Amino acid sequence: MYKNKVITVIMPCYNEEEGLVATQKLIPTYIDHVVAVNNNSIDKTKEVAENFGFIVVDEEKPGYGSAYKKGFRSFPEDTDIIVTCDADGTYGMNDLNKILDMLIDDNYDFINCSRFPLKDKKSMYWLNKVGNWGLTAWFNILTFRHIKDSQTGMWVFKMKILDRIILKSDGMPLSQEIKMEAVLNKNIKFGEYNIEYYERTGKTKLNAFKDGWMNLKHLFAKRFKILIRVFKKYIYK
Ligand SMILES: Nc1nc2c(ncn2[C@@H]2O[C@H](COP(=O)(O)OP(=O)(O)OP(=O)(O)O)[C@@H](O)[C@H]2O)c(=O)[nH]1
Ligand SMILES: [Mg+2]
Repeated sequence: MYKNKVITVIMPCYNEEEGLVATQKLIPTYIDHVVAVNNNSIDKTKEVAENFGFIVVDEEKPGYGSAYKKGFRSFPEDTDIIVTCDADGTYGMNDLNKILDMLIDDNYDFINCSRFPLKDKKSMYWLNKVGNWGLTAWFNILTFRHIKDSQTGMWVFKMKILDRIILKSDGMPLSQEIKMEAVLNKNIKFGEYNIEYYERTGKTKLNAFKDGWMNLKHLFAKRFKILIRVFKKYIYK
């Protein structure tokens, strides 16, 4: 518990037996629940997560987005605030208390945990830096906003906002999709906080070119869908 709020970490896991060990060390003691969403891992992901006392939820449909959508339907009912992260020991949580203060005391609904500016320049491969920069530039052009990291996998948000957003992607684009939904919703107070980012433990699941291209196409498609939704709401009002 933190300031009387129940905090739940949700993370997608695909063959992360090593990554989970690194991640567990980063999770603060005041976290109430940790949900690990496992997609047919063929290593010891499930056993490692269970040994740490995490709630393991299985999702047969592969993909980062499928895993999150399952996680968002499966967290404990008493949850007030959700924290997401990769199961690879990359996302620093030393400042999570400050981020939670923003939600609890300053009434933010969604905090995007930006990895940029990188505190440790070596923590990200140069190609990923370029890809992140380009995708975030497009995100900002399409939304008329100025966020620093459209691709970070760490978001801290009030559980109740899940009723106000629509998430469709089964793959990596879910990360930018949730931010676009949040940033363009006038009933969601969106903020950003610069977190620590560490080098990955375990093998990457990201294919920089394939996923980068998929994400770019998704950005345009998602923006268009939100425009249509707003337009329909306006017309049928
Ligand atoms: N459940 C599930 N998790 C997945 C799947 N693909 C990736 N993940 C998880 O999603 C998170 C993000 O994947 P990463 O490989 O870390 O991708 P990334 O962060 O863009 O790339 P890195 O910089 O190499 O960490 C990790 O916790 C993965 O285990 C999947 O198909 N199913
Ligand atoms: Mg990662």
